[in-house]
Amino acid sequence: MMKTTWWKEAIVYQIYPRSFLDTTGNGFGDLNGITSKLDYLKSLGVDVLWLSPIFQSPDDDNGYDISDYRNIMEKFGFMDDFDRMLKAAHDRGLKIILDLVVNHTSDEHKWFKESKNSSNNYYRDYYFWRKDKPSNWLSFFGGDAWEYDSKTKAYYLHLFSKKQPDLNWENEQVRKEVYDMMHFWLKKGVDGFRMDVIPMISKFLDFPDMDRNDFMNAINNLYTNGPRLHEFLREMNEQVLSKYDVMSMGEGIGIAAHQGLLYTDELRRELQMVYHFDHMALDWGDNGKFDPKSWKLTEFKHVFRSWYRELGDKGWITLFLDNHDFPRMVSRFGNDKEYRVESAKLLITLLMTLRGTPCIYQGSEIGMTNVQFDSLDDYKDIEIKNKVKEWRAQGRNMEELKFIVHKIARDNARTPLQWNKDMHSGFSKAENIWIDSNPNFTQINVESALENPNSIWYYYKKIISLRKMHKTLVYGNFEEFMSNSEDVYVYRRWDEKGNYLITLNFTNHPQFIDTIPEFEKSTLLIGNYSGSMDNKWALRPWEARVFYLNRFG
Ligand code: ISL
Repeated sequence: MMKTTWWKEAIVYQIYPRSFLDTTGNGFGDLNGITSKLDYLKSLGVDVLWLSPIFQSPDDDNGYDISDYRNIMEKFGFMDDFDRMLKAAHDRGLKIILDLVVNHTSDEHKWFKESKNSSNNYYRDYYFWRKDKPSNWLSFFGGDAWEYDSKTKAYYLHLFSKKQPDLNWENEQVRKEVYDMMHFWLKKGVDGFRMDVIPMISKFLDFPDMDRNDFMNAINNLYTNGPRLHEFLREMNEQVLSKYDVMSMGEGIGIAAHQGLLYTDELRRELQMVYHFDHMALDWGDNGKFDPKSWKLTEFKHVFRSWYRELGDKGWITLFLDNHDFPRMVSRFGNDKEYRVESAKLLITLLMTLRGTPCIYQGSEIGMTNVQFDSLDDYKDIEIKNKVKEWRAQGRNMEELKFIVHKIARDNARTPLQWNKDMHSGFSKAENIWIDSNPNFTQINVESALENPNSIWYYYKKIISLRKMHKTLVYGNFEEFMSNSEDVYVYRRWDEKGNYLITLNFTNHPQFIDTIPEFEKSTLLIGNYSGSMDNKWALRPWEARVFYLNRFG
């Protein structure tokens, strides 16, 4: 029997602080902006706010390169603002979790600056320094993962940008520093952590060469799941997490379904949940996201089925379809043109009816879409900037790159939250903001959504509250129908309390569902089309329905 607990029932909302709301007029969102919108978030019905990094950082990778873990980035405010925000959240029954980025620091962190100084510096061993280049590894943001530094004539490892040197977790002192820092925030009352690229913290110290034409293989087999990973996670749990009643959510890059329990089995005392990348990488070719390929609904369904089977009643996952690293979910998995509203509602229906803890990314509640900047120079992400340099240097076709960028850019999700029709979508009063708003803010914005009872926003609110009332949707068993269909996703969730049928049409055309006699008498709990339903087994384009059957009815 599955254990019930608050973090399984919670609904997480991810805030990307620099794009949320700017109250100072510096063109960046800030902590006071978040505080001022807590009532808005509370009224949507979410429980936990995950904040992308808010710590001091030179901002090479939008704060995922931290130079001081115990101070707030000036652009976002000060520690007083943080304390006020946390208190205001708690006053409203909202929890706040922070981003724990400890696979790497910034190269401007004092540990790295020291470590770079001399080969016998105390901090030298906080990072991976080698006299000879140990492997041919590529970094996520292009180029070699080993960077030569002339001061001590040695190479250091950085799996991300060269301003993000990887920490050496083999060093006990490094682990102690991380645990102390976690205690610092938890003692302040923070409610847990989302853990950045956590499967990467233990390295294969012989650094085996990769196939440079198969980046995905390197991610899954060389960069993640190192030999001491689970030992480190258990230690972190024992020394820190177990002392508080908090959430631990690992970014599960590189974790395959059959490895899910190694991280999340409650008996192993490591993490509560991970969010795997299996469905998010379906459209990546061997060379990663810049090598796109098409995906099929059957593959997508297969991912959720396998994770459900592998974890059984022992483990847990985070459910998500987008975040600050991916395109907008309605543009990627739905139809952001003629069926934007319907498909956005369908996708949240999916997230709210699968087993796992759903995580909503800011702006999804109004169906924000991908952006298509005319010039590649308008993109701010280091990943894209490096790619542009690389393609230019190789004389490749820049129009082709632009086409790919429009589809897959992380900046798609990073444009400012669209609050209203004012300048910069009501995000900021500054003349220039760090990244432009999506021009469609005049149609898609929070203010208009709140005025329209049929908006995506009100559907989110309704289905969030349904999920909370019907715990079977959280914990219940899962069984699929028509699993070979490329058009519809049909499944039931059930336990001793109830039996629910979920029917989702993932196409622009009407579809028929094979009749399921057991559900003939079920009642419609929620659907994304208004008006009456003449046939239970016929779905309109992107139609989503949830039916309910009392267990004994
Ligand atoms: O978007 C990606 C790069 O192509 C992802 O593979 C991403 O790098 C991966 O999800 C890890 O993401 C996390 O760590 C990165 C940071 O840039 C991302 O924003 C963060 O979510 C390095 O800290």
